[in-house]
Amino acid sequence: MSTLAIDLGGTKLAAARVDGQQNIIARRELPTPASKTPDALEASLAELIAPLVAGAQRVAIASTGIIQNGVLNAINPENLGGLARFPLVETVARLARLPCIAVNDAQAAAWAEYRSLREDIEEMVFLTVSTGVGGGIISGGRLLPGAGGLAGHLGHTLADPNGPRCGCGRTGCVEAIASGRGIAAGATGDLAGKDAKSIFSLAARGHAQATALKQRSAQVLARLIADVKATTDCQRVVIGGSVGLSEGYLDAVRTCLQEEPAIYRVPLLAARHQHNAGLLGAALLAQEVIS
Ligand code: ADP
Ligand code: BMX
Ligand code: ZN
Repeated sequence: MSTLAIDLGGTKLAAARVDGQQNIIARRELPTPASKTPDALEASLAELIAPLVAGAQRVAIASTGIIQNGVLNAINPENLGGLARFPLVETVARLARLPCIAVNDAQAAAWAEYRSLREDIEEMVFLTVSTGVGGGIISGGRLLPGAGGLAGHLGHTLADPNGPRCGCGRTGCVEAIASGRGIAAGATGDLAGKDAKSIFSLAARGHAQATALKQRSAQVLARLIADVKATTDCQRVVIGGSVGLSEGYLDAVRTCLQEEPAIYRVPLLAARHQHNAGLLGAALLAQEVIS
């Protein structure tokens, strides 16, 4: 049985054919359209899946946003070019003519990462530092979706009451500072208008403001992890997303976490599945519900 897995993020769309043993057979990416209109997203999804759909038995989507009853509701619409709502399962099932499920991207990635742990652990938290900051909580060996799909949205906890406004409507969220978009939004002077990737490559070459922006993101993430440890008493925190997986970032977070009292520290791991954690988690979850 093969699954067509899709990862819908704020910056990129990825799709892959995943076989019954969780191997990725083929994979492609497209940029996420920065448009408020659902039509643009539908057109990009159609283009993305066209070469991969033949031979698949089901579709599994890991998507940014709160996913409830197959509908994507953005908690931070700014991450999706202003798009606040999208009928995800209905649209993709129609395009692929296959049964389809959808789950939040960080929740899906948490499940794939949890299932790949080689230790006997029941409490784990996954954090993605990407366009936004997302999270997925494993408690008692189970994925916590929450009553309405909001569980794990740790990027919208408070980092700084005097911090920047977040697209979710709050002020000073972790996401508004630590995410790829937050890092870019904090840039001024010669860095204004640059994305997080360019800012981090300048940081690697010793640029002072770029280094400070990277350090601030890592510091905010470390404080979030201490809060997460206090809330869940998790045994591992796994980090993914393109910012989270970038060179030196995890070590910077580890160094900041060392400054917290010992009770709030927890071993940090880079996502074993790297940029495929969402795709593989969605495929695993689909295998459990669509035979
Ligand atoms: P998505 O949010 O669509 O899942 P990503 O995980 O790739 O996508 O995250 C996108 C964000 O990561 C963007 O803000 C981008 O600038 C940033 N990014 C991509 N590569 C790097 C890198 N090597 N270092 C730092 N930031 C990066
Ligand atoms: C935002 C939120 C989360 C998502 C997280 C990471 C939206 C559209 N998304 O906090 O649901 O898990 O970003 O998403 O409100 P990504 O696009 O960075 O992967
Ligand atoms: Zn927020």
